[in-house]
Amino acid sequence: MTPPSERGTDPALRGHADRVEQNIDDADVTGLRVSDPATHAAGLPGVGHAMQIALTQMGPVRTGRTLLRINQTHGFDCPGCAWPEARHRGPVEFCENGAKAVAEEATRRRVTPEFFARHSIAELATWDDYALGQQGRLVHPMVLEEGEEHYRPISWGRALDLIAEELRGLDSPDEAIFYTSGRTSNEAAFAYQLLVRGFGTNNLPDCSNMCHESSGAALTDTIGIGKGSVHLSDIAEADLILIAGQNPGTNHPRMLIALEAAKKAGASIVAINPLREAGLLHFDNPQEPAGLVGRGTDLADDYLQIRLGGDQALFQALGALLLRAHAERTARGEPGVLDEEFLATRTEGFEEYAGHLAALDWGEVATATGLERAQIEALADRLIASRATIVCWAMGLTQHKHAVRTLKDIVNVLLLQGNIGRRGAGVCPVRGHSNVQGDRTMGIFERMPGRFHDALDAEFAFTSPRLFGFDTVAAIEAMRDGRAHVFLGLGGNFLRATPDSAVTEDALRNTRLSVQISTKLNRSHVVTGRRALILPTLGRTERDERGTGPQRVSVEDSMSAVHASTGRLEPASRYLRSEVAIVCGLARRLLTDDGGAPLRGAPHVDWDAWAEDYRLIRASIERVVPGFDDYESRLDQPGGFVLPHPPRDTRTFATPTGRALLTVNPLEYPEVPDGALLLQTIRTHDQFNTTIYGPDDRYRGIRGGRRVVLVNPADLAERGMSDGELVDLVGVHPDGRERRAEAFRAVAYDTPRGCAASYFPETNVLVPLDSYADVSRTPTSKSVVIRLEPARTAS
Ligand SMILES: Nc1nc2c(c(=O)[nH]1)N[C@H]1C(S)=C(S)[C@@H](COP(=O)(O)OP(=O)(O)OC[C@H]3O[C@@H](n4cnc5c(=O)[nH]c(N)nc54)[C@H](O)[C@@H]3O)O[C@H]1N2
Ligand SMILES: Nc1nc2c(c(=O)[nH]1)N[C@H]1C(S)=C(S)[C@@H](COP(=O)(O)OP(=O)(O)OC[C@H]3O[C@@H](n4cnc5c(=O)[nH]c(N)nc54)[C@H](O)[C@@H]3O)O[C@H]1N2
Ligand SMILES: [Mo]
Repeated sequence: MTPPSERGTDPALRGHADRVEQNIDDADVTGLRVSDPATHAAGLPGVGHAMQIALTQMGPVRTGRTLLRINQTHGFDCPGCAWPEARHRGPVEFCENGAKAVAEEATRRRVTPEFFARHSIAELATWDDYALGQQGRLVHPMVLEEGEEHYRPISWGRALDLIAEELRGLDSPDEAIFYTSGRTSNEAAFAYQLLVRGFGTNNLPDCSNMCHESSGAALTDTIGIGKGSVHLSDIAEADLILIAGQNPGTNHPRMLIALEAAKKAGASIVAINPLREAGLLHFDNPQEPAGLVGRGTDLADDYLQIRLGGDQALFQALGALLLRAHAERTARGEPGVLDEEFLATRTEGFEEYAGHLAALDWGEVATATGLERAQIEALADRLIASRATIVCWAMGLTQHKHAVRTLKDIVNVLLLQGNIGRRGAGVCPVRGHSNVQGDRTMGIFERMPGRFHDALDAEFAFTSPRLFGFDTVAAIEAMRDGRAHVFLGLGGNFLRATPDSAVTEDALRNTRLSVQISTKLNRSHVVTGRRALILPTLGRTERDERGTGPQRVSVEDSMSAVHASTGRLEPASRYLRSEVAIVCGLARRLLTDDGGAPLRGAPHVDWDAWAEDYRLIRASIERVVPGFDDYESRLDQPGGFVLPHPPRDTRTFATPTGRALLTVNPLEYPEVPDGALLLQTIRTHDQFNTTIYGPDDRYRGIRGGRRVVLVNPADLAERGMSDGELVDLVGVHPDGRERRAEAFRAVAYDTPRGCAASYFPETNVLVPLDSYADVSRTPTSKSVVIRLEPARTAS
C-alpha cells in the first residue's frame, strides 16, 4: 500500500524502485553497487536469498509448508520455469528462483477494495513494476468505469455480464483479443480456446509469440513437430551438450542439477553466449552437502563468447567443418563423421545443404561471430568425437530477426550426425513459463492446424472458425488502428511484456474494454481501455474447491511430460475464482441461452458442469488432442505421462515427405550502423519476466538497481564515456520515431564489442513493434539497435 514517495517507510520497498519511463526516481541509480560477476551459481547464498524473500512474503510456517510441496507427487507444479522434474523426487524439489516464484504467489499481502479507493488509477500509473507487484494478491473483482478515477468492487455476476455485453456489441468476433500467459493449466486453456472459437475468432495471441515461437516454427518445418526431442534422462546420457542463448543458472536453475549429473557421467558442456554467465561456469548444488559449502562441479568445458546474433554463422561453420572432415576421412579410407545411413533413409535435402555450405564465406563467419577460427574448429572436433549431442537453447536464439533460420541450421548440424531420435541426443528448446507448452497443446494458438479444428468440431458439434487470428504483434496493431475493441488477458502482463511500450500503451487505451484475469497487480491493470475489469484468480499453490470437491489441474513441461498439480493452501480470499470457473462462467453467458442450451452455431458444452468437475474437461481433451488416452488414470501415476513425439520415439517425421528436412538458409546476422550498439534485453536474477522480486542481479555483480546497461569497455572509451556514467539508451530504427529509455548507469562489462545488455521490461520501450523474426514474428528483443547518449536528465 505504499506509493513510491513513501517507500522510505516500508522496508520491503525501500531503495528497490526502478524507474518507470514517466517517473524516474533518483534513489535507484544512486543506490547501485557494482562488483565483479560471479563465477559459480547457487550454494548457500542462493538458499539464503530465497529464504529471506519467502519469509518476508509468507512468514515462517507458511514458508515451510509451501516450499516442501513444490513439485512433489501430490503437491503443486512449481509456477516458475518449465524445466521437468526427475522421476525419482527428493524431499526438496525446488530451486532458489522457484522459491521466489512461489513466495510471490503465496504472499500474505493483499490488494483490497480499500486499496483501490485510496489510490487513483492516475497515481498507480506512476508506480513502477516492483511497487505494483509488491502490494500482494488481488482479492476482489474490480471495475473501472469510463471517466472514473478509481476501481470499484463489482460482483462476479455483473463483471461477467459486462464482458458478455461488450463482446456481443462488437461488429465482428475478430474485434476481440484473447491473450494467454503460460501459467494457465491445460484444463483452463482448453476451456478458454473453446470459448474463444465458440465466440467465432482465432484471436488467441500468447506469451509464446514472444518466446519460443521461433523454435516451434523451425522444428515443425524440419522434423514435423514443434517440440523438443529429449527426455530428462537423455541429458545424463549425452556425450556433448551445447547450451546456446540460455542462462540456466537464473532462469532454469534445476537444469544445473541435470547438467551436473551429465558432467559426472562424462559429458562435455560448451556454452555459447556473449556473456560469461555464472550458472554455466560452475555449480554448487545446494541440495548436496558438498555444494552447500562451495565445492561443486565445473560445468562448461569451453565458452564461446559469441556476438549477438552470430549463431547461424557458427552453426553453418560447424556444418561445413563436419562435411569437410567427413570428406577427408572417407577419402583416406577411414570411417566418416556423418551418419550416412540416417541421412540416406530418414532425411532429405542433404545435397542442397552441402552445396550451400561449400560456398560458406569464412570472413563473414568471423564478422558475425567474433570468434577465432580455432575456437570453432575445436567445437567441431568435439562434435566429431561425440556419439550423442544435445543442443539446448532459449531466448538468446529465438528473439532475433533470423531466429528461425538459425534454429534450422542447428537442426541441420544435428541431423548430419543422426542426433535426433537417439539416446542422449536431440533438440532441447528450454521453455519458459511452467505450462506454456501445454497451453499450445491445448489449442492456444492463433493458427492451429486443420486437424485440431476438425476434432474440436466433431467433439462439440459446431464449426470453429478457420481464419487465422492475431498473434501478439498483430493484436497490438489491431488495437492501435481501432480494429480491435476488447482485450482479455488470461494471466500475464501484456503491456509490459510486449515491445514498443509507448505504442502498446496507446493501443490498450484505445480499446472499449480491457479485462485482466490475474493473481497480482501489474501495469496492465493501470493502463486500460475505456472500461476495465480486474478478475482475481486462484494460483497454483491454492486449494481449488468446486461443486464436486477439490480439483486438480494438469500441466506439460518442456519435455512433453504431463502431470497433475494440486494446490493445498487456503485461497488468498474467498472471492477468488479458478481460471476454469471464470472461463466457463463467461462462456455460459456468451454462448448459451438462459437454460444453458447452446446458442445457434455455438459448441455443445455443459459449461456449468465443466466448472464443477474438471474431469469432464479432461474427458473432452482426451477425445480431441492426440496422446491423452486414459488421461485421468495416467495423471494418477507418479510423474504423470509423456506425450508421443515421433522423431524422438521412432525416428519418424510428420513432414510432407515423411523425412526430416535439411534446409538451405542464406546466412544472416544483425547489421549495426556506425556508432550504434546492438542491445540484448534480458532477465536479472531477481525477476520473473515482468514480476520484479528485488533490485539485484547477484551473479552479474549488479546490486541495488536495475537501470544499468552492460557495455564493452572499449565501446565506452570509443564514445568518450566512462564506467558509471549516466546515459540514455536511444533507439535507432528506420521509422525515425523517438524511442528513449532514460538514465541508465553504464557498466563496463565482459561482453563482445558492439554488444550491450540491459534488463527488460524497462527496455521494452526501445523494441520497435515492426521489428520481429521472419516467419515466427517474435519481437527481436535480443537485437535492438541503439545509441548511447549522455543522460538528458543527469542526476
Ligand atoms: N527466475 C526466472 N526464471 C525464468 C524466467 C524469469 O524471468 N526468471 N523467465 C522464464 C521464461 S518465460 C523464459 S522464456 C526463460 C528465459 O530464459 P533465458 O533465455 O535464459 O533468459 P534471458 O534472460 O532472456 O537470457 C538469454 C541468454 O541468452 C544470451 N544471449 C542473448 N543473445 C544471444 C545471442 O545472440 N546468441 C547467444 N548464443 N546467446 C545470446 C544472453 O547473454 C543470456 O544469457 O526463463 C524462464 N524462467
Ligand atoms: N524485451 C523483452 N521482452 C520480453 C522478453 C525478453 O526477453 N525481452 N521475454 C518475453 C517472454 S520469453 C515472455 S514468456 C513474455 C512474458 O509475458 P507474460 O507471461 O505476459 O508476463 P509475466 O510477467 O510472466 O506475467 C506476470 C503476471 O501474471 C499474472 N499471474 C501470475 N500467475 C498467475 C496465474 O496463475 N494465473 C493468472 N491468471 N495470472 C497469473 C500476475 O498478475 C503477474 O503480474 O515476455 C516477453 N517479453
Ligand atoms: Mo518466455
